[in-house]
Amino acid sequence: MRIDVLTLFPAMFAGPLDESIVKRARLAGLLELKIHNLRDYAHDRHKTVDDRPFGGGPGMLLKPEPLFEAVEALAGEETKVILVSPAGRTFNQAIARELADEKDLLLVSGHYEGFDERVRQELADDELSIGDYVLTNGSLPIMVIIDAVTRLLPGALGDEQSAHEESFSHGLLEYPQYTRPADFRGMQVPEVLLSGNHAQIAKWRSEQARMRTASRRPDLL
Ligand code: 4G0
Repeated sequence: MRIDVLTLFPAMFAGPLDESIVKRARLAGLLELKIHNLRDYAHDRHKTVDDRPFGGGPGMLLKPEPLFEAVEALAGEETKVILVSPAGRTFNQAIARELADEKDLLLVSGHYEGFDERVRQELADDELSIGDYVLTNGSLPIMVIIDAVTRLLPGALGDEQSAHEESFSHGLLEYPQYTRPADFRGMQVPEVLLSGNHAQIAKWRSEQARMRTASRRPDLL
């Protein structure tokens, strides 16, 4: 899979995507990731990428010309172009699975007060938000999306973790888990987990997952 990113803060991307599973996926050739500076597509000598909104009001907007030229330069026929802003549909695991099936993504970071509406109309195939809060720019949301998608690429996780992903996909929160010691500072591991009775353990875990989901995330049931 190929992912291109368009941002005003390319330096933010050094670090998080050079670690762990994303690093391994890039080294293994499962993910080709390229970060592009939107300012490189500004044409005037001041490298202007923003302007004031028609009709007045606070803040600045990303002006259309650099965005159109950047997307025209970076997106091919098959590229899915995705804007990131608080007005997008909320990203979740199901969307991560959809995106992991794409060949090319171009993720465009919003900045300031957002985009000129013509960018939405003409350039965007989709618009995503990572949740109902406002950040200084869309770079952190883009890194969140890349992380969630990359770990779903075939071969990105070890076998142990793949199995775990399956257990998440049944749509419940995880059951309580324990490792050694069985008695830690007087806090005991539930007896059933030490019993060796695998049918009982499976029943306990499914009850616990259901109870935890009901109390913390009833919206998932
Ligand atoms: C567009 C995404 C982009 C519009 C981006 C802000 C949070 C998210 C930005 C705005 C972002 C998210 C209207 C403030 C950049 N913040 N929740 N900031 N406005 O995914």
